[in-house]
Amino acid sequence: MPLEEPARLARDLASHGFTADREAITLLAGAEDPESALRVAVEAASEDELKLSAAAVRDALEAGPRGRRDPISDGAATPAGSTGDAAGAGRGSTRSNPSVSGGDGGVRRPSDGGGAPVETEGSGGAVDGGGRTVDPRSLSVGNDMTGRSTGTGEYGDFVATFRDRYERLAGQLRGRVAHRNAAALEASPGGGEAGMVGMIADISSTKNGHWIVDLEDTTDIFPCLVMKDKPVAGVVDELLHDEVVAVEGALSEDGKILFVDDLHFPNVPRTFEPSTADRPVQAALVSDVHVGSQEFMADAWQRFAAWLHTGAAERIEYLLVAGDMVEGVGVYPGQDEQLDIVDVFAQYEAFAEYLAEVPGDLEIVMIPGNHDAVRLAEPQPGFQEDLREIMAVHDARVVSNPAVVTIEGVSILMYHGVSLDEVIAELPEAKASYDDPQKAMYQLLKKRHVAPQFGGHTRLAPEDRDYLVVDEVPDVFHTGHVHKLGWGKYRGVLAVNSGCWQAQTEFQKRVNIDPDAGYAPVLDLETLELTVHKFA
Ligand code: D5M
Ligand code: FE
Ligand code: ZN
Repeated sequence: MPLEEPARLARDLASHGFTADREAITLLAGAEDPESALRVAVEAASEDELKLSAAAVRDALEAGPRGRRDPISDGAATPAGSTGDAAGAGRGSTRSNPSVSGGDGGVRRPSDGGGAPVETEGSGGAVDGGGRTVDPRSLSVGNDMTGRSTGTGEYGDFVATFRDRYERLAGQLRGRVAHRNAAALEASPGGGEAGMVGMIADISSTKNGHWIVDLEDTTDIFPCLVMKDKPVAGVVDELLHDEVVAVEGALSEDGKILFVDDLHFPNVPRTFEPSTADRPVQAALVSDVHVGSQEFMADAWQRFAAWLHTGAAERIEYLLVAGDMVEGVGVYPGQDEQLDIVDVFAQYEAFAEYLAEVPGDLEIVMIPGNHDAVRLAEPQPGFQEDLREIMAVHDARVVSNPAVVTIEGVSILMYHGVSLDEVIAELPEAKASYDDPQKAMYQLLKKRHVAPQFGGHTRLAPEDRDYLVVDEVPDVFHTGHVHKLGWGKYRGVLAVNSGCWQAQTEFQKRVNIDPDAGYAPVLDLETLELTVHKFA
């Protein structure tokens, strides 16, 4: 299908005196023969209708004589994503899409209407013994705290969150060092080897240029001295408050301080090997759409959405959006002067229309960002019900920030990325910068926490559990927020920061942020290779 197909269909409909909602156009564009599908839909529409709805197109195509026959319903067991007909044909031609299937009524998508993960069976969209089609896709979500917030904002809740963080990250470190707790170190007479696992309570420099790192555990705080001329001093500039590390070294003769020789981060094991999908299937990873901003690049987004309908994108079965779907309202002072849509609900309605332009059979997962209409403090729940309903286009799933999305066996840690600003501000340029956002992501993987530092830029919400701890090493780490495109591998984990769909704002001009706008990184789940497509 040519790239401009949806636009052409819209013009065609206009020539018949119709407008159509975007989903209706998506459905038409996904038909084997969009032109005859359009004719069937137009013929079926009643004379007084002005706008062709998706439902009307669906009805017309199901009843009509010219709807396509799906290869799956023919019992051909065509693997999804393979090209069933001529090369370059539209992606819809090999998909099981009930809305554009032939009149035999034999095609159903088991994933429809259920939030439960879809079982993976076989390698393609086959028909099982009962004549039911089996969707080869599989998607499940972990660490979603939507609807499970327990925090009341009381001091005691913060204590619970930090205790949970300490326990879980210390658990990753304890087996690696001979350690004693702070109280035991205080009680010891001094001298000899010593180690400790603790949360960083403070970092200060001495007048001679050495460093004192105060480590806290559940018993007390113990000071650890890092001498400036030791190799371990090279990691001090990576340390953030409230992250959990282990140290090894020697206790001073008076037993009051620990001289550090080695420092360990929870980190990704060097032996980590990511999992991959067992069929050629791809996911588009985007973020920061910012619908409602005057700078939202509607044309670029629409080119992307139209491209997703083409044969070139037929292996893309998943779309992940890592937050900032809309520009929001009142996010920063003076923002209202740069809004295209001033009502936040209207912004989500508009976002939903743009989202409706992507193929209806994509599996979509979204998390909120700092511009979205949920609490700013992390973890952010996946919106309240009214907004979830607006965004549920194509059965999109909306989950919390952060969340772990497992697709075809590949786990993807999705996090909007507000802490990246902090990591970039605190660490030296070579270790984290806006030009290389993936390096800041490596730091979060190393710390096994998506937002380690409390009380600064990043707002944390107290919960009975620290949802920001990275318990399991993900195969892929997907963030956005800094509006820069960057990717790379850290110990086998692919880190992708996905750019944005918003041109440079006044604020960004003032502070010299040059955004990477209009790019869609596409992840091959079988090889974990990334290709970037440009639409701006
Ligand atoms: O963030 C986009 C990027 O720009 C991110 O790196 C933060 C930065 N940014 C944007 N606006 C501001 C203000 N007002 N103060 C500080 N930093 C800012 P986004 O979440 O899309 O706004
Ligand atoms: Fe953003
Ligand atoms: Zn953001």
